[in-house]
Amino acid sequence: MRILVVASALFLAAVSSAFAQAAPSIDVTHAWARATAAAGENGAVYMMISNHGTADDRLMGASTTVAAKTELHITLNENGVMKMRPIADVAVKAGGSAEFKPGGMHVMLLGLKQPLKAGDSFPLTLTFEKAGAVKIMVMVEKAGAAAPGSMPGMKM
Ligand SMILES: [Cu+2]
Repeated sequence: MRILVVASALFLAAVSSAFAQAAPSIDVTHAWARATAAAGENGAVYMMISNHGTADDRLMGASTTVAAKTELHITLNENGVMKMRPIADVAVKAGGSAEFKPGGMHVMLLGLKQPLKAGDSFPLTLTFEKAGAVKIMVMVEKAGAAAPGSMPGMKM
């Protein structure tokens, strides 16, 4: 009986410390970008961000060595015209996810230093409010891959 009491006390301690350490657990899958024709062009990164943790988190920005600048963008249909707008951050709630896909949210790569070639991959660092820096590799897929139509707003 005494052993059982000790065991339940330990269990309670473990549970309460798990709650005290509520933390996001970020998982990024299928990060990809479409191939581009020339350096100096812009590109876009798509991916699925999942938060398997117990605390909400927020994507604050991204950085990569392959482009002069990166921004978080969303593509919006404004009266039939597709337009891109910068967004400050993207919430990823505990147990939730945020999908970056053509026609929606993307990480904009402004001023590519070299063309993105199909089959290549490049590193991208995502900065989260709580999880901090999350480094991922982005696969380059051939132009037009998995693209529901072209993105007229893509050229800036
Ligand atoms: Cu964009």
